[in-house]
Amino acid sequence: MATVLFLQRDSYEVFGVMYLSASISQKGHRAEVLIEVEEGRNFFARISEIKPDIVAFSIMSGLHDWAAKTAAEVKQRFNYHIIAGGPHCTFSRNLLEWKG
Ligand code: B12
Repeated sequence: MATVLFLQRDSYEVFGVMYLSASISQKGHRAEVLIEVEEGRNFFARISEIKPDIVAFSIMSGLHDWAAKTAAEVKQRFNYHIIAGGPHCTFSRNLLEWKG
């Protein structure tokens, strides 16, 4: 069983994340979502508590800079596997300067 952790910046229901989480759960894996504005300064501590196998981002244009910055920090702190999808990735193939 793998744990997939979706990271969001803001508190709202993202349909892509909800669909993918349901599908991941149906296949017997674990899906979690952490929202930065909800967690505040505990955000990175909560990520490490969950111990994800994969950290995932669903990105709309406008949030891509936040996603790139957060992904780089997650990579540097924990070296987790990181994946991204969503409208921004669909429209802009050179979206993120992944560091690390
Ligand atoms: C409903 C909708 C909204 C709703 C709800 C959005 C929500 N809660 O998810 C509301 C009204 C809130 C909204 C707001 C906005 N929206 Co809007 N919205 C849509 C719409 C019509 C459908 C989105 C949707 O739910 N699709 C269904 C889900 C299942 O699809 P999905 O998210 O793309 O996810 C699939 C894949 O992308 C992929 N995927 C997604 N995430 C991930 C992650 C990983 C790791 C992987 C592997 C795959 C993956 O798998 C999913 C299943 O196939 C689209 C147009 C469209 N046809 O997609 C515009 C669209 C997404 N919106 C858009 C925009 C611009 C906005 C706003 C910025 C508008 C504004 N100026 O305020 C805001 C942003 C809000 C925010 N806080 O970020 C643009 C995004 C363009 C871009 N380049 O990113 C779109 C594409 C419309 C357009 N053509 O311009 N939106």
